[in-house]
Amino acid sequence: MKFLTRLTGLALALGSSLALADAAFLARPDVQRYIDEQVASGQFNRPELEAVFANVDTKPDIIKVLDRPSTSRPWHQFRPAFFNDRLIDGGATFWKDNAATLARAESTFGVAPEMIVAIIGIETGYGRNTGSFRVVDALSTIGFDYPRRAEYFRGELTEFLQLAKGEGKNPLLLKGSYAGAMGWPQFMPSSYRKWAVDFDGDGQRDIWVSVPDVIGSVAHYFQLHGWRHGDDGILPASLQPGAQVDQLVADKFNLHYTVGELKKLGVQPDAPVGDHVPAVLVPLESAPGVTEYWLGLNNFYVITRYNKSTLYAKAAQEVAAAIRERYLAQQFVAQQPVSTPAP
Ligand SMILES: [Ca+2]
Repeated sequence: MKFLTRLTGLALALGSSLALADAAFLARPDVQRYIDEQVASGQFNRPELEAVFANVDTKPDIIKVLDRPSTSRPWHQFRPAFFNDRLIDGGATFWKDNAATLARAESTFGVAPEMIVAIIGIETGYGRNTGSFRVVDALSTIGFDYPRRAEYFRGELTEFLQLAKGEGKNPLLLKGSYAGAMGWPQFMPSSYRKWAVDFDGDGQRDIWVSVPDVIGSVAHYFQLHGWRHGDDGILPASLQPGAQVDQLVADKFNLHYTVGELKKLGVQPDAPVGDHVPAVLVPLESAPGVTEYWLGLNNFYVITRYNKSTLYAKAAQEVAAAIRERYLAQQFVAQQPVSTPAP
């Protein structure tokens, strides 16, 4: 998809597609109102927005997916989908192939290589599944045809159009997931605009093709969300009899308590940790009807800023640790001298 980055400007990129315009979506009053607002904001002119929206092809299948009852799987079913040999072997290989860039990202942004690798693997299988929807179709579908999430997705649509204009990319060509997440790290447009970096020095922020840009962008995201080098991430814990944890469990995405405060509420860390350390109680159903408890620390919280799921965060930490182990084992084997037969 490298050619995408070579287009220079929205008007140039869109000139030839106007002839194919299907005016139905463009003519909708809600779409016209959105265009009016954007033009009034001064960031776009009407012809360039009309050129985009005349070519939007909404995808009703996306709404069907969003309308499916959400089945949040318990940890014992969730983990195997993520923690598998393909992901871990793939991670060790990705690390070996990109060792210098990962080391540079670690020294620049202070983020552990194994976490960068794990995120790229979990999100898209190291770039294999980056999504086949046109981002503009996905964001427009949800932004205009799914009232429950419309506000957020129209905001992302605006960010996306600004991104395309600012980066000289054709908004009708950029691909992503059914929810508009883009590239190897599956950044939403607002995340791209805030945190994507040019890490190969070619002057473009390209999370679709440039592996160094992907690595740098993920590391930058983690750095600016508060990643701390060497933080434990997560520790086992147990509950004292009678512990009142309903409120703590409901508040699972915030570091509102310190370990000392949690102890007073009946939560006992099962590994050494200071009372002053902020932590969040994480319950995981490790087998049907069996709940184990963990204390998520700073870096665990940071992972939930990437994907707001405690299951995702726990899986990412386990995958990262396994990738590190496999990578180091392979490095060790590679460095062993080849034995020579005795004369
Ligand atoms: Ca670049």
